[in-house]
Amino acid sequence: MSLQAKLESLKNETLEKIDNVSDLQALNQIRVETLGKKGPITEVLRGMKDLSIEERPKVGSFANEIRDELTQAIEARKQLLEDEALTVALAKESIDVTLPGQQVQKGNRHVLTQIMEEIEDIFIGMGYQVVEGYEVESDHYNFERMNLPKEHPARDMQDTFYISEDILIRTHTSPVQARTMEKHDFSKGPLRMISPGKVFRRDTDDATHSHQFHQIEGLVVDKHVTMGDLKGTLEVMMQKMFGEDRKIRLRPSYFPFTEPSVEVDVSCFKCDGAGCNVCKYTGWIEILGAGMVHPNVLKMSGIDPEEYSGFAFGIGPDRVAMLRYGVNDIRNFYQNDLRFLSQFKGE
Ligand code: FA5
Repeated sequence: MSLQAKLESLKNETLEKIDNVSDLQALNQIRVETLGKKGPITEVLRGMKDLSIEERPKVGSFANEIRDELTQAIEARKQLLEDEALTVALAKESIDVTLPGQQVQKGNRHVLTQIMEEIEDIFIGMGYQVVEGYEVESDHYNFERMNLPKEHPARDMQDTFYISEDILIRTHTSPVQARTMEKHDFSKGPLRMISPGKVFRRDTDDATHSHQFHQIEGLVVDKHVTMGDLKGTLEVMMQKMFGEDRKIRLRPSYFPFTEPSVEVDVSCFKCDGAGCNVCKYTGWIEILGAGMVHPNVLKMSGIDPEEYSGFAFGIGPDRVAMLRYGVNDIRNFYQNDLRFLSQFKGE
């Protein structure tokens, strides 16, 4: 067989192999075997020395053509196999975005946080500022500045956790009144503030008492503030919280930091005054303590009681939440039982 015929048949055999190969490794194997140094084409070219001078260039260029043709065929096959491999890989790794996702369990704010934010919103809407106080307080602000000097018998109304002789964890949010009053610049306008937060008392935990609970303090100081302003403000709050038809009533009470002092009752939102288990068949629910800021408290904060007057109130959001949702044990709020807490989804 002539060299050309040998090359021709080698080409056809190799082209067939290339066509049939289905993986890149095998294709590379064909390239090495056919076109490599020890491959048949090189072999043929080596045999050229035995050819005549005239035949050599013809066979040489024919061999080169075949090498080029095979190289191209291998490249083309390689490209095809690579494309196929990529398509397979993409199909395997693709993400089906239509598959249903994992259900994420949505939490909700604590029911007490919800109540407190609701009360905050009512007062922000009336132009009050929200002031944060300190949970660790001094005896001075918690008691003395609230007109409760040392040894005052009314200190017993709030059994206290003392940290040292002069430092305690606050028993009410009222110290924020003093801290805010002493800083307020009355030339810029009246003082209207609320202060929500945690308070602590050495009360024995039972269904209606917790050693840790919440209060929201309210305070307004300006010229000519009256008891009527207090009543009107609390009425608006109660109507927003418990319904437009709610009425309030004030009963005389005693707090050392207000004079006069009152307990405020709201007409029962469940029975509308007829008597039911929520209002213990009285038609009224005791909801907060309030009064006109005692002149001594104003004086101690550098405010002239002859010129200025004010009202203050303190509401317990825990008790509000209990009333509104019919929760009969305050301890439920603090036991982190998700079966209880997740009932209050809020908005
Ligand atoms: C005070 O703490 C006053 N500082 C409130 C106040 C502010 C009066 C400004 C006048 C002017 P009292 O001790 O009554 O008052 O507590 C207020 C509210 O806190 C109560 O009405 C009740 O809702 C809540 N409270 C009191 N003790 C507990 C307790 N152990 N657990 C849960 N809530 C309580």
